[in-house]
Amino acid sequence: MFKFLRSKKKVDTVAISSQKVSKQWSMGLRRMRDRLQDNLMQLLRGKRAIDKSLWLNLQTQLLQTDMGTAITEEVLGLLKAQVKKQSIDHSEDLLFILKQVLHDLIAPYAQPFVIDVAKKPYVVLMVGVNGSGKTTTLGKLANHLSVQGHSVMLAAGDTFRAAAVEQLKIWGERAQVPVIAQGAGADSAAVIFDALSASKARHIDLLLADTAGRLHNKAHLMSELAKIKRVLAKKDTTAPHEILLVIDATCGQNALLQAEQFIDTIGVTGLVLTKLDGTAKGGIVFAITKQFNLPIRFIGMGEKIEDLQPFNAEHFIDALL
Ligand SMILES: Nc1nc2c(ncn2[C@@H]2O[C@H](COP(=O)(O)OP(=O)(O)OP(=O)(O)O)[C@@H](O)[C@H]2O)c(=O)[nH]1
Ligand SMILES: [Mg+2]
Repeated sequence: MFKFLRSKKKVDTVAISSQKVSKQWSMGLRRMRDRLQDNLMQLLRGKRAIDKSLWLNLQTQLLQTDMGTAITEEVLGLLKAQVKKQSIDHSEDLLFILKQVLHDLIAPYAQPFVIDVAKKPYVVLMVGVNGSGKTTTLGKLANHLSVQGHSVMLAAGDTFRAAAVEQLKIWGERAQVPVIAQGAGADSAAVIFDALSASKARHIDLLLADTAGRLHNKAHLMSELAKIKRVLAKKDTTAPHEILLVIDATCGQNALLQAEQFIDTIGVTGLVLTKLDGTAKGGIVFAITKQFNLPIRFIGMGEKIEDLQPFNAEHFIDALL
């Protein structure tokens, strides 16, 4: 369980009021909401008859959110069933039901990131394609956990990209947590292994390990991730305890292809969806969860340290519609 301790020095993402949290969600998801609301309001406003043309229009709107055909049909089917069951005959009542249907679809995937305190350190590995937001998320997460009173250490496992280590050190300073790093070109698995030894020696609660971005279709790069897992298991057979696949939500349906390879190769345990502030196509969130049946642990809604939120279905739907 999380501990809720305050630190005056750090950006406190936990103790801020729920009002502020909803504001952050609604600001972060502004683009999605603007697009969806504009279109849906036009379609559903007033007392329009629920006829074939309305269903067709609604189908088009949903498809445009990048929800994909299967989920769009599922949503329409659920809506039609409710319309019949509740004898609804005007379009404006559909909006409320749509909200409920979308909430029920996404709610099973809002499973929080829970730290097993028996595993010390609790090892979290960040993986994903280039530029998806792994390092930024790692920095934000370090702050989030540290503000809750956990001791955190970062491992600079991206030894490939020039300046990756520097970037992580800057995040370490912002979140006020130590960073274990070696020079560029070092073996990524070795860096993360050393960081695991260091965090065990210092009784650190969580080790968050960065990895280099890699294209999902490059087999040798994917096998490097498998090696990191094998090497960590030599020190702690249960590590890594969480493998977070960081997905850039602005990639749309492409994100589905990327995710598949990572999941097959290393066994992802949770998702982080980043850059939700940068897309109007919120349907991708439904498509990703449905296809992979994986929980969304966090979402990124900006570049700042506080722009990370544990995924919450109610906040998501409220901010969307
Ligand atoms: N708007 C927005 N930008 C983000 C978010 N998360 C990350 N970014 C930006 O995305 C860019 C890439 O982020 P990184 O964290 O460096 O991505 P990465 O996956 O570590 O990249 P590589 O290490 O090169 O694979 C940076 O400019 C970040 O500021 C987010 O939630 N919203
Ligand atoms: Mg990075």
